[in-house]
Amino acid sequence: MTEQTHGPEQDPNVTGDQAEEGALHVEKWEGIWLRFAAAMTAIFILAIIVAAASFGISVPGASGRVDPNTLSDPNSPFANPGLRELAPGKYEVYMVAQTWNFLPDKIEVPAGSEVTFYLTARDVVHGFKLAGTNINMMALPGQLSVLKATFDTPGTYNYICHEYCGYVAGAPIGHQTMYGQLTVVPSVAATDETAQLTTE
Ligand SMILES: [Cu+2]
Repeated sequence: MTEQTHGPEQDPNVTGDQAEEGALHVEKWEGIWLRFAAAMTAIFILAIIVAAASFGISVPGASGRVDPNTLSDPNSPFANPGLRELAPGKYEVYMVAQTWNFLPDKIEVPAGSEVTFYLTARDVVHGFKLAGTNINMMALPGQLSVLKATFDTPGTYNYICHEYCGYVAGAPIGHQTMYGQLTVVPSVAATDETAQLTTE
């Protein structure tokens, strides 16, 4: 009858090689569960890669550089932050995050609009999350962050600063007041259709 030894108390008759074999022994069920855990980890990593590829999920990084000291320069697109219409249904928003508000803090677009957000920060690190969309990015002084979203459903979409932001000496902390609202109004075309339906 052979007995397995565990821990430091080893049989003095067991040679070094045998002791090593004993230390490497994996119980049957331990081996099964190890393989199961490894397989699950591989499946989860694969699922993340497939989901990211099929839904176009990516971590927004720096799309460019912008000197925070030049944001108010007349030729800077951030000098007059706000919504600009590029073409019917296509908009861009140049947005400045600063202690403690967003410029602009109110945006209104018709349903079906594609909006590109250009974001930077004037002073300290801020964040920008637009609820109900996949827009979620950092607003950093010196960095240009860019994300695009299409708004098909009318309603209000709140945006908040999700990065606990700056303390200015002598001023009260105001991170919690840093929010804004994007309103998607029914598009004119949709309203016309509704009007036609109701008059028929
Ligand atoms: Cu902030």
